[in-house]
Amino acid sequence: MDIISNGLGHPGSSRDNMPEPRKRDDWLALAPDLSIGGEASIEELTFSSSMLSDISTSLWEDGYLSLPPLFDPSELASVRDAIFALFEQDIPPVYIYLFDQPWWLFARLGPLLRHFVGENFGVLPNLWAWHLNREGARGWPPHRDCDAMTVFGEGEDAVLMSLSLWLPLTDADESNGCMYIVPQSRYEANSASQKADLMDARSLPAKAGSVLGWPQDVYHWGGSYTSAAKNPRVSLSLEFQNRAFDPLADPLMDMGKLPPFEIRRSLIQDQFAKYRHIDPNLGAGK
Ligand SMILES: O=C(O)CCC(=O)C(=O)O
Ligand SMILES: [Fe+2]
Repeated sequence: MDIISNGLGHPGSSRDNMPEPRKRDDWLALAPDLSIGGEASIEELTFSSSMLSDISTSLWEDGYLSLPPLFDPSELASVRDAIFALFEQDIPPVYIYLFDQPWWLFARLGPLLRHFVGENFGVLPNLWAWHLNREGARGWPPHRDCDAMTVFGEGEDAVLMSLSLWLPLTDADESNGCMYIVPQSRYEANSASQKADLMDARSLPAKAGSVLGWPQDVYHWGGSYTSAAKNPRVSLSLEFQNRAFDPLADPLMDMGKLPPFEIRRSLIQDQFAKYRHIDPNLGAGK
C-alpha cells in the first residue's frame, strides 16, 4: 500500500468539475439555513479541567483524541443537509466552507483548541469535507497531514505545533468509511525502523457530532463505503496551529474573523490545486 506523505497537508479526492462560479446569493439559496459573513455568536462548549487532562493523556499516549458526541443533532443537521444540497448540484462538499456554520462548529471547541494549540491559535488554510455515499467510494489514502515534526518536548511539557480535527456529521463506522489511525505506541514499537506499520492501525468509529483529532505527523486514512453502510459518511476537517511557531501555511486565519466570501471561495479553490498531484481526477474546483 502506498503511503502518501508530502508535507503539504491533506491529499484529496473528490467529485469532478464544478459549474460556473455562483454569486453569494445563489449559494445562500442552496442552503437557506446557513449564512455567509454572518454575525458570529459562538457559544463555546465547556471542557472541565479534568476532561482536558483526560483528553491530553489519550492524545499523548495513543497519538489521537476521540471525543463522544458533543454537538446537538440540530446544529449538525443544517450543515449536513447543505452538503447533501451541494451534492444534488454536483458541487464538491468542501464548498460547505463558503458558509459560516462549519467554521462555527469548530469555533465551539475553543477551550479544547486553546488547550492544545495555544491561547491565540491560528486556523490553517487546509480544509476539506467528505460525502461518501456509494459503494467503493473511499476516504483519503494513508498519509500524514504534515511531514515535519509537530510535537516538541515530552510528557506533560510537550507542545503541539499543529492539530487536525475531524468532525463527522453522520455516524461513521467500518461499513461507511470511518477513520483509521496508527496509534503512537505502535510507532514506538517500530522505532528501530522508524516506520509506521499500517497493520497496527486502529479503526475509529465515530458518532455524528463527535470529534477526532491527531497531531499532524500521525499516519491515518479514511476507509471505504461498502454495501453494508447504513448511511452516507459526511465529515469535515480543519487544521489548527500554535502561533508560537512560524506559520505552516498562509494565510493563517483567525477563528473570530473569518475571511469574506471572495477569499473563502479562492481558498476553497486552492485546495483542489494543492491536491491534484495526488489525485489527478480532481476537478478545477471552480
Ligand atoms: O476523511 C478522510 O477520509 C480523511 C481525513 C483526513 O485525512 C484528515 O482529516 O486529515
Ligand atoms: Fe489527513
